[in-house]
Amino acid sequence: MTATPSTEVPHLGPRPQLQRVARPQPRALTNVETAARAAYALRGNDRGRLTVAAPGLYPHMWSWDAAFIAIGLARLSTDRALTELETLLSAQWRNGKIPHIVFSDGDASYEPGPKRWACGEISADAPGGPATSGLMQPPIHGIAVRRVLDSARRAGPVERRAAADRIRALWPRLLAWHRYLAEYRDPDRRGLLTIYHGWESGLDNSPRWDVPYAAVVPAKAFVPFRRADVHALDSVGGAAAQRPTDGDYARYQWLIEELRQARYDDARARETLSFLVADVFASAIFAAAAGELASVADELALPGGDELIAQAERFRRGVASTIGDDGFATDLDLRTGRVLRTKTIAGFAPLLCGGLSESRRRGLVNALFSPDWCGHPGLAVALPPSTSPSSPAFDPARYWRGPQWPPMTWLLIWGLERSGEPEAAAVLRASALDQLSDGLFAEYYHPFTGEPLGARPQSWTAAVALDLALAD
Ligand code: 2M8
Repeated sequence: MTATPSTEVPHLGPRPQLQRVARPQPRALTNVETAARAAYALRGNDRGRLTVAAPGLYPHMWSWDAAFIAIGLARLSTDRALTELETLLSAQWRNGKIPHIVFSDGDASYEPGPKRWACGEISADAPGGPATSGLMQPPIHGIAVRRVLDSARRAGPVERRAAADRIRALWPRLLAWHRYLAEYRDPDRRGLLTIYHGWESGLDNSPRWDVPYAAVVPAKAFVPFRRADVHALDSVGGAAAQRPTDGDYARYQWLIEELRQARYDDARARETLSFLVADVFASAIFAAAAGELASVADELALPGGDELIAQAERFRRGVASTIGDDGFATDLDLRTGRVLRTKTIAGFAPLLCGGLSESRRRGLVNALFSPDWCGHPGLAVALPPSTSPSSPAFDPARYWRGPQWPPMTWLLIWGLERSGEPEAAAVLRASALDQLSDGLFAEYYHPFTGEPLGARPQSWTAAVALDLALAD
C-alpha cells in the first residue's frame, strides 16, 4: 500500500514566540538538588547490571528506557552507563533484534512475563538467556552510545580509552541491530520502520493507533491475562484512570498471541498480524541514531560508517515523505494504506532527525509553541503533552493519550539543539527542569494540574532529569 505524501509547504508564521506561556510554578529544587535526587532514585532502581524501569510496575529492563538510563548515568559514571547497554545487548536476538523487555530474575509480578512470551521455546532466533519479550522498541541506542562516548571524553583520556574499547566490543551487535531494522522492518525500503504492536512504538495506547487497533479483534476463546499493571499502582492511587483500558489490553494481549502464532518470524508476522503500521516517530529516532553511530564509527575507526550514513539518509527521507499540509509527520496503516493524522507528539518527528528546510522547521517549531501544544493556556508547565489538547482524543490523565512524558521532552530538546533551534531547546529545557524539580520522577505528568502520574520513581524520568540538570 502506498500513501500519497503531500509536498505542500505549510503556512509559516514569523519566528516562534518562545516566551513561557504557562503559569509560573515555584521551583521546588535547584538543578543540583534535582540531579542529586535523580542519582539517588537511579541508584535505588539499580539491580547491579541493569536498572529496572520502575519498582513495582516495571521490575525489569526495557529497551529504550535502558538507553535513556545510560544517557543519564553517563553524567555520573560512563562505566555504569556502558554496563547498562552491555546488559541490554547481551539479550540480543540472533537476527539482530534488541528485545523490548529483558527480564530480571526473581520478580514474576509483571504480565506478560517470560512464560507468556515463551520466546526461547518458539523461536530459534531468541537468545538462550536471559529471558526476553518478542517485540522491539524505538532504536534510540545509537544516541546513547554517542552521549556516553562524549561524557567519557569530557572525563579524561583514561575514561575515554576504556569507553572506546567497550564500544568497540559492542559494535558488531549495534551494527546487527541497525541491519535488522533496515532489512526486516523496512523491506519495501520506504525509509519507515514497521511495527507489529503499539508497544513497539513505546507510545503504547497513543490515539495514533486507535484506527489500526480497531481492526484487532481477539478470538472468542482467548483468555486474557491478569492486569498486573493496575494493581502495581495501587499505592499511588488513581491507577485505572491513568492506564490503558481493559479493551486496549485485550488487544495488546491478543497481538502477542498472533505473534506467537507467527513464531516471531518477521516475514510471517508481516503477512498475518492484524496490526501493521509504519511508525514515523521510531523512524525519525532510527535516522538520528544511525547518524550518531556513523559519527562514532568515524571517531573510533570502526566499520560500517557508510552503511549507517545511508540508513540515516534513507529514513530521514522516509520521515520527510510523510509530512502533510499542516507540516506534521504522519504514521501509515500498512494494512489499509490509510494515513494516520491524529495530533500527537509523534507529528514532531522531523525535529528529531533533521533534514527539513529552514522554513519547514520553523513552521514546526511555531506549531510546538502554539496554543495547540506548549502554548495552551491551561498547561501547568509549558511542555508538549503526548496528545494535543485540541484533539478530540486528548485525555489529560490517561497514559500516552495526553500526559507529558519527560523523556519525550528530552528527545525534542535534543533534536532542537542539533537542528539549529537552540533558543527553543533552552526554553523547553527550563520548563522541563521546572517540572522535574518536584524530585519525584514520575512516569508522566498531568498537563493541566502538574500532578505526578503513573509509576515513580521512574528510572528514565530520573535519567533525563540528571542529564538536563547537569547539562553544560
Ligand atoms: C510502557 O510500556 C509497557 C509495555 O512495554 C507497559 O505498559 O507495560 C511504555 O511507556 C513504554 O514506552 C516504556 O518503555 C515501558 C517501561 O517504562 O512502559
